[in-house]
Amino acid sequence: MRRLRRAYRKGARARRPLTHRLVTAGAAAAVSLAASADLVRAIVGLDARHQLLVANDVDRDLLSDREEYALGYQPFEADQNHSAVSDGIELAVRCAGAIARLPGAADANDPGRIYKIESPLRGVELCDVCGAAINMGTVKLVNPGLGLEVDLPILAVHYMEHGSFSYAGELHQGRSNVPVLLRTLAVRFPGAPDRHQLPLDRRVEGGGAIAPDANDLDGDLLADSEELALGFNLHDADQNENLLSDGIELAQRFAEIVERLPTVGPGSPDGKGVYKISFMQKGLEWCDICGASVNMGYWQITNSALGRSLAVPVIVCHYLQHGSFSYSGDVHGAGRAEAAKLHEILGFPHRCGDLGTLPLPADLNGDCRVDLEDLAEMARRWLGSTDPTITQPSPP
Ligand SMILES: [Ca+2]
Ligand SMILES: [Ca+2]
Ligand SMILES: [Ca+2]
Ligand SMILES: [Ca+2]
Ligand SMILES: [Zn+2]
Ligand SMILES: [Zn+2]
Repeated sequence: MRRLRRAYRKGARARRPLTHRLVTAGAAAAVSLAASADLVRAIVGLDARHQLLVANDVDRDLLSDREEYALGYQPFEADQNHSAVSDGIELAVRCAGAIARLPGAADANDPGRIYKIESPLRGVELCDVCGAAINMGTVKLVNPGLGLEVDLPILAVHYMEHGSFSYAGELHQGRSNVPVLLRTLAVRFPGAPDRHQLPLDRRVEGGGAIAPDANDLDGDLLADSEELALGFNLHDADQNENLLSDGIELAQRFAEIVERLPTVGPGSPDGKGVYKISFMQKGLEWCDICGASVNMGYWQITNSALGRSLAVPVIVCHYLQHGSFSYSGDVHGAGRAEAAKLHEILGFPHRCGDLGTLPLPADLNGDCRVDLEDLAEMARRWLGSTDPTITQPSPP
């Protein structure tokens, strides 16, 4: 009975538009990862009045069903990455950030680099929502590598900053072409970028590349050879459909698991299962990216059932927390943690939804069990239809 009630409450929550509770929820959400701090800051400053409703948007996440289909997102799930922010809002804010960071002109040293050309005009238009005076000009985004260009009114960027791909002003009204925009900006998922996520082709002087290979067919920051060693899909950047790039997600999950492992003393009889032994040292190591200092020592992680152990320097844990298997510090130098070895020693996956857990066909709410909650979900969607030959508009 309690479970049924919970399922009902879940349904009630899902029916309410996420947009209105995002500020409070965003601040309190389980976004414990440092990488999300920027996003939360950006989200809390939003003026939600700009988040114009979109036609044909069943889950009301401000991405239309067709856009979600084109992007490979789930049209019936408003918050696919469980960040307490609607997917469309989060994505728009991320795009505004990416546009703000673009350099202003073509870079002769790096001909493949994405850039923007701002063409302000002598005049302003007023934003329909907040009345701000926005330059009536345009901004052109150019991705020379892909041969893609997008022209946007500056007003569209103003709305994107507040979480909306639709815009309305005195002069310009409409909606950005979201799939083209994302491809041009090389943005695939929402979430905040983190400089610790070093590109796979990063090289160190004299030491060559730090990743085993720089091929990353799906761009999820796991090299093809690592995906093969892990048994993952090298054609899919988000195998578990939670809008988190799998390489970043896996690194962060490993960091969480290592942090929670029981610590035992060396040679202790308590050493059973998976545990870690501290080999901290008297000295610090500096992160080359953010300048934070961590202990220069390491954790010895042991899986007693397998009879194997692995040394993981604290600096590596720091980079894993930031979603990166590549690391760079002043004691251990630059290198790459071995994803497949960590995967084996930690006995991954650990919980439902982790990469590698199999989705059951009838598990509608994705909790790895087929039970009454799924039946309630099915009842809620009963008689919905997307069959184009039936004149019923869309699922309830
Ligand atoms: Ca939607
Ligand atoms: Ca990959
Ligand atoms: Ca992959
Ligand atoms: Ca994922
Ligand atoms: Zn405005
Ligand atoms: Zn750092």
